[in-house]
Amino acid sequence: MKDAAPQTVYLRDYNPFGWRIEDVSLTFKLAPEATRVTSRIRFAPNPDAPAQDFFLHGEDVTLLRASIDGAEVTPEITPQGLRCAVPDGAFTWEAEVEIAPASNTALEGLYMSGGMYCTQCEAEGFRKITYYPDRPDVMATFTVRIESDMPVLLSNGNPAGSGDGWAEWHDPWPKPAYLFALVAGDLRNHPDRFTTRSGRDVELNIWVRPGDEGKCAWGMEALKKSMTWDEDVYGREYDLDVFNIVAVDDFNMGAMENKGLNIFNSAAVLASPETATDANFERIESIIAHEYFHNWTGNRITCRDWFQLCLKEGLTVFRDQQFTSDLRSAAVKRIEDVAQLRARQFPEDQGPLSHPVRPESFQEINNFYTATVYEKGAEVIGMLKRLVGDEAYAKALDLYFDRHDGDAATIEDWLQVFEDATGRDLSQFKRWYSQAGTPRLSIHEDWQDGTYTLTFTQVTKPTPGQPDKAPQVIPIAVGLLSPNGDEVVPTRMLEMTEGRQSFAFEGLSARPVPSILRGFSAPVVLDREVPAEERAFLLAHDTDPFNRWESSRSLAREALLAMIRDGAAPDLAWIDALGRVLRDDTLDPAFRALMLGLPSQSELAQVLHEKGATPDPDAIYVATEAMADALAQRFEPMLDALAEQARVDAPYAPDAEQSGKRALGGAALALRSRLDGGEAAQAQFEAADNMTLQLSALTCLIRAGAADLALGVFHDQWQDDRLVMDKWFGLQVAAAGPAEAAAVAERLTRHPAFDWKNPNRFRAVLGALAMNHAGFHRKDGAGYRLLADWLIKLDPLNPQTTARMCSAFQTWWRYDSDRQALMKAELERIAARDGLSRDTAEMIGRILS
Ligand code: 0A1
Ligand code: ZN
Repeated sequence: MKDAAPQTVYLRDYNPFGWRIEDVSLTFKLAPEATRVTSRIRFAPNPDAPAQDFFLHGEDVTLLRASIDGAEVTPEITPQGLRCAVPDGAFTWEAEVEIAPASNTALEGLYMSGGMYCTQCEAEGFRKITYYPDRPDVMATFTVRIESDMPVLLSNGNPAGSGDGWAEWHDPWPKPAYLFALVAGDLRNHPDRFTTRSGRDVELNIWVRPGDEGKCAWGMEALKKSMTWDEDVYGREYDLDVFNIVAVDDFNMGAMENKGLNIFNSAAVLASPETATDANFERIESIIAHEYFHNWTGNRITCRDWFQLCLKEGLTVFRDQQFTSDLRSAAVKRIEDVAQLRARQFPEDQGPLSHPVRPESFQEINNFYTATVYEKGAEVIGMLKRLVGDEAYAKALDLYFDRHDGDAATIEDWLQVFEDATGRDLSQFKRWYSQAGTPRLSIHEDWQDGTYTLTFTQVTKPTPGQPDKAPQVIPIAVGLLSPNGDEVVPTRMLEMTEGRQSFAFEGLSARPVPSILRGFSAPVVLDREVPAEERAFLLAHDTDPFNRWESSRSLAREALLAMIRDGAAPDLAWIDALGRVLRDDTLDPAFRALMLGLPSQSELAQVLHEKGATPDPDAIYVATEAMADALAQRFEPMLDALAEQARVDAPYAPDAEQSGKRALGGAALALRSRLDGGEAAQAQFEAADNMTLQLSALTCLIRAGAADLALGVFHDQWQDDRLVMDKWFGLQVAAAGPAEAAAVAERLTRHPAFDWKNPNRFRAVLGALAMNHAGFHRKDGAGYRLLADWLIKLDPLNPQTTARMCSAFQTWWRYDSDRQALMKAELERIAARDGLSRDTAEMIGRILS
């Protein structure tokens, strides 16, 4: 059991571990209820560390025996580990423990999923496997022996021998315990090979449960593309003889970068055209890349402590984003990433869970695998690259890999490399790592005698524990257009460092129209009242695709706000401008599909709150529906032609081109279904030969209230496919109207296939409810109550997933006092549970603070 009394860990308290480890040797005798783990570890004193007790982490493990240099010892056991007297010099520690993987429902450490053994050790799961200094700055080579009658036995590194009922693995690269992995099961593989550019022949495998073999090809292609890309773009090669990926059904997150043995949530790797959508394919491609890229950014260079998590995560997300934009469309990828950032990171940064990209304290590190650490962490790297330029970025990265290969590094190390490579002083830039909150930029314009001056003011509101904010370095990409639509000043990177700062553009013949924050050059909010005509002008003429999209988005948002607040009619001027974009066949269909998307209801709630209004989820829903109806009516004549885009003649491929066409077709079908009651959607549903078309049709049918039949057909067709059934569950809740969503979710939790212990299935229903804005925020509190009931039920089994899902309540402060009271009551009901996990207790404490 974890200790009940929560302890806070501080970055400032860092101290190195008192010993170094030369080598670790582990033997696993696998059995579901009583696995024996023997460890043999060679410790030597660490001359750089202060004097300390010899303490090894260990949780939920039963120590059977321990010895030092062959002599039995009796350590003092605490709930967090053991303490033992040790010799002054080097010594060999040996221990045997027993653990019960079959009873491990938290999915941390060694556990069982669908009859196979697997592990998840990041962040602090290795301590549930054996006693060990479970911290990322203790790195060692590992030799692992697995004894089991399972046919496939895997661990990190290279195979070192196998026989009947056993296998041995050796990982020559020193690594922290969080990168340890073991898998044993009745698995089938999808094999391939890759030759690195220096000639290493690498065996590649994707291991899956019998029956899933046909869903591996895409993941394998993505892996090979990732390996090539990392060689071409970052000069990084793979460094073992084998790279294994295993798909498991029960997994708290997307995937894990264990050295040479990546473990994936099956939803993040398995795909076939019939069972996965284009969006699933794209996500799989990027997650495979992400985990593969960690081999250099995370594994070869790891983190000194968990406060440095963004060192590996921000950089690796940035790298996977670059990969996707190189492979697909850079413009579309940037828009998607910014939309995600605004949907997931901005609410975090603007509410009670706000924390710096590098947090300074935590109770449970699992609670800091956040959008701020990952996505804002990636934005910070993007800004750094924009500020120093591409060439200097490449030089700095080479230096980083040279200087820190084999290290457990810090953000200070990372920034030092950039300072050394460029001669820049990055001390102010470093605030992006320490200061929480989203900076807001307000803008003043001045035009005089051919000189156009932009004056920016930056303000960051107080966040928990940080009342006062200092100015940040903000790269602001600006281009200027002349009134006839020509670009008179191409993109210029302004570097704002002061609280208030002006930038002048001289020698202009007419007052220009500015395009500000092109490509979303910094993760900030622009507070600027822009006249609708100017936005429409940019929508038509901007050369920056991101800002073209942004102009349309802003017009849509303003129009929706006017509908919500003043009962205004939909803005026809914007709709017509959008219509011109949709008809423009020279534009990428994927881009046009994005242009058709409306701001999310949650985003509208946030903006209303910022403008001093109390958001009413029902009114937001009604306005959004009315706007979609207006789009459908106005675009009616072209909808069939647009929907036609989805019918691609070529054989199905989830590439950017085909996916873009299907995305545009899907958006058109959604509008068409508002007019024909779902007739066209029904036809598409019946004819569909891939999941993208089938699912987009089913979504339209649910929204049109015409899905009774189709839902049954879909269920019968896919009841044996776990991943497709997750879609069946999730979609019904996601597409339900506000009055029904909670009831639909509740009914689905009683479905025999609702396996609530499986995180994917749990999230499919309850995560979808939390995302259904008006449904979750139902005035009578039914949505809040249902989610809280299930979080209470899940917490004793799986604290990590429970805690993550508590963030559904993080925006409680935006809403009216009745809803606030209802949400707080649910949070307090959860908090009052006896034996609540440290994970969930910390989250609720922070949300309520
Ligand atoms: N490092 C992985 C994500 C991950 C993090 C924590 C986990 O369990 C607590 C599992 C996976 C990644 O970035 O992909
Ligand atoms: Zn990662």
